Amino acid sequence: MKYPSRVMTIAGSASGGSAGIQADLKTFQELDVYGMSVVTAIVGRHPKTDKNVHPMTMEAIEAQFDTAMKQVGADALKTGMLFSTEVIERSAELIAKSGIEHIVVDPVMVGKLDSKLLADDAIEVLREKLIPHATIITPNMPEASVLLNDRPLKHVDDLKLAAVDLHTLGATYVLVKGGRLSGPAVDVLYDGKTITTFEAPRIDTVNTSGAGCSYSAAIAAYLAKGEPIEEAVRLAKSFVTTAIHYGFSYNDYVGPTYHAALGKFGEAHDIKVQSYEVK
Ligand code: PXL
Repeated sequence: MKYPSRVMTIAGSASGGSAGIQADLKTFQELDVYGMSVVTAIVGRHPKTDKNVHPMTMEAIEAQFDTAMKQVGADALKTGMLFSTEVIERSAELIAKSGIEHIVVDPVMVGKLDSKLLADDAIEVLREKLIPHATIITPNMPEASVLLNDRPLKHVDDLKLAAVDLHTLGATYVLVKGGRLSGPAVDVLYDGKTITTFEAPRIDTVNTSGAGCSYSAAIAAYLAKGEPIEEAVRLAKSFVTTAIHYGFSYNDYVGPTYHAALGKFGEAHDIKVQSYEVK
């Protein structure tokens, strides 16, 4: 038997199960890769103190990484919520030393319910210490804007320019996600030479909590399985588009995407892919 490929996530725990580590592990399982996790912080709002981010110690973070690498090893790794400068710096060091082939950096900053998931002083270390180790970074429009010193981004053309400029930060690929565009959900990939756009239809739902986490987790899973980047992005976008299509909520809160939707209903969304070279 060929064993499943191995994927690790370094991210926050989202106790509601829609986002963070929970979304990553659900995605890994759906895509038949062996999932592992390093919890950086526990996110959950205390009803009395209102405290929402409960960080793990650096020792606990290092212990999780070391144990998973010794017991299993990894073909791909993704980072999600890292929160502090200290965790970003240490994660960058661990990643650099690990030799893991595929590194997906999701520069998580703010959650759908407005949870603050990155400290204010952490943007600079994210840019300078972590992003240069990335095979691919996957900012959404607000995150791309922050990484570009609050440049306004509105249209697909803005996303293309943003991808080109973000590429100078040192990731091999940049994927700027157009989930907040009006019209179709167009994501823009740039590798230093070629712009590739991935277009999915706009789905009319508010239940998209954890969509970004799940998308980057799916990219990591497909890279671990050996797909080339463009195909990994296309397959991951198809997976997450189907999960969004079947998004739901148990109450009035913004609800989760349905991670099992593709496996259960078998309806892979067609993603329109177009490429051209930038001169
Ligand atoms: O969706 C972004 C996100 C990432 N990681 C954690 C989160 C959230 C959103 O709430 O809680 C841990």
